[in-house]
Amino acid sequence: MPDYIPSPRQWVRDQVELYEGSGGTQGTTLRDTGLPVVIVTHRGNKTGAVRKTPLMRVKDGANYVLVGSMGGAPTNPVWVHNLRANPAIELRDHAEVQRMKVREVDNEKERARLWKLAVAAYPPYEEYQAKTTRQIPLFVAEPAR
Ligand code: F42
Repeated sequence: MPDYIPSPRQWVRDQVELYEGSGGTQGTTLRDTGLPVVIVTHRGNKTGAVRKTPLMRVKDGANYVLVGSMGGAPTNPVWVHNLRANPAIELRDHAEVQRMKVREVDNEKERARLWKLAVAAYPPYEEYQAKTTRQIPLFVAEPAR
């Protein structure tokens, strides 16, 4: 089974390298927004390779909300398919690394509550949803027992 395959996008790859290489003390925000980011480590659903995806940090108590926005692109990011196939992830929030389990949110009431939290953490999510006909997928990451 192959190990880590970095993102083909240079800026994403660089952010992962800086964030992890500094032990979570540098590269922890989205470019010039100053808003915090987490790193989600998961497995590719076809390759089985380790993938690392920076996402905005949206907290709900001890849980995190993962938002498959990809800038309002017409299709879901590939990591969404990976998490659907294999919900075991590792999540890095600054220096803290936790094993977590994700589940996709399908309940409308829960979704409405979590979407508000997501937009409060990162307001452009609202524009991204308006830009695309797909419903942006949300996952809840909970500490693995
Ligand atoms: N993306 C978001 O969707 N939401 C966010 O909140 C977000 C925040 C964010 C903050 C900082 C930052 O640096 C990036 C941020 N991004 C955010 C972008 C995010 O990190 C991803 O780059 C983006 O969502 C696209 O995800 P993606 O999984 O589609 O990545 C593409 C570019 C990619 O890596 N493609 C790989 C490739 O080689 O083309 C495929 C990787 C893969 O997982 N392959 C699977 C496998 O088995 O290995 C199989 C693929 C398949 O066909 O199923």
